[in-house]
Amino acid sequence: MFSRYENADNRLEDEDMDFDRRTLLASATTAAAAAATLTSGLAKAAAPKNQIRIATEEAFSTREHMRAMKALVDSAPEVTRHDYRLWRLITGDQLADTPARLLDLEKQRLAEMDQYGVNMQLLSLTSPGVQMLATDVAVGVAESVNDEMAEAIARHPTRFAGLATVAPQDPARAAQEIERAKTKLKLNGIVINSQTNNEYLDLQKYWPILEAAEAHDMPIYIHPRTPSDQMRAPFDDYNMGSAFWGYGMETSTHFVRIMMSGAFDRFPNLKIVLGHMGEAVHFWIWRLDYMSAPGRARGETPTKKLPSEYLRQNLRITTSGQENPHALRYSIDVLGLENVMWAIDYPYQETPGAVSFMDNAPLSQQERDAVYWQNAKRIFNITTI
Ligand code: VNL
Ligand code: MN
Repeated sequence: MFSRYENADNRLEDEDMDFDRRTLLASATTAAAAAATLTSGLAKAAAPKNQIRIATEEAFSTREHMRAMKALVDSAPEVTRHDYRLWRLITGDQLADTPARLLDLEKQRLAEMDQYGVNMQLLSLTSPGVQMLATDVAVGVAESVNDEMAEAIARHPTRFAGLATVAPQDPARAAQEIERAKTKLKLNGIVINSQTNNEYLDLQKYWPILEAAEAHDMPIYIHPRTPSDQMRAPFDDYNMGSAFWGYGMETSTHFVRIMMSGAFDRFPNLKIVLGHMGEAVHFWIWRLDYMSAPGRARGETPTKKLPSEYLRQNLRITTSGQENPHALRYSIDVLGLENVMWAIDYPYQETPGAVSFMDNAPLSQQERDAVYWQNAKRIFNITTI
């Protein structure tokens, strides 16, 4: 990512490019070796020919969304942080074929799904969705995006499902849009791209969104975006506010804030979905519990249950962009087989890699089916597969 963005700004020397390429090759070899070590002691496994696959974090955009984002970045030319830089490249058509692949639903995307045996993509408006836009603009774009997405799903009901976009800037309208998305548009959940105006969903002014999501059984997929201004300084250097590191730190922190606020006591059936192998939150499961004991580091923040209980009851995770069999095994063992789903992160990551990762992961076929599609069908109420 770093080299791609820097390269578009013509800021990298040739020498750096060579170094970058060497580093990438070396790390790919190391990752392959690590995966081979893990699988060598386990029974050889591979998906059958008729494997069903539902990919759950698949990005798209619309002309109207692109126009609104272009107006935003054009009106703020001095801003250098990652999300502005990224969107200047996307709306300037400078990010290889990513802009075209975001706008396409029915041509290249469906062809690629056919080629690699992906039955269905659960679509979501690409990050940061409408969350950088002025409130009124954001509400309007969200509604039109949801309408367009629902139309595409209606044309291809067995190939697409979708997460509704809402504008957290207006919590009451967002709650109404959740109801419309469920009852009229028959969508499958909602996407929120982490912080909105540097705020998080733990604040009670956003709880109408959590309440509506729980009431309509619409899981909230918290997708990453660039860290908030409060978190910004340590992530601004080296383009660390990107998907390289900052996205995950921002999003994992968002989940922990929601958990600590007591929102899961108030909304016990609320489901939060995190991509990128749970943004590593559950790697902390033992320590979160340990530090919650009376007299320890967490202090007196009152919640009814231990973090590990919320992680198993209220958190669902996907494998988007993390093709790491060690992390997958750990996730299934710690969170439960029923809570882990497969995703590609199209078009930011490539379909063949995500498919071959899950086809060859050292799982039983029962586990593979759960992660590849059964959990997604149940969690997102998908009825067309
Ligand atoms: C990237 C990856 C960007 C995944 C994304 O949204 C995403 C990236 C803007 O690699 O830049 O969902
Ligand atoms: Mn993504």
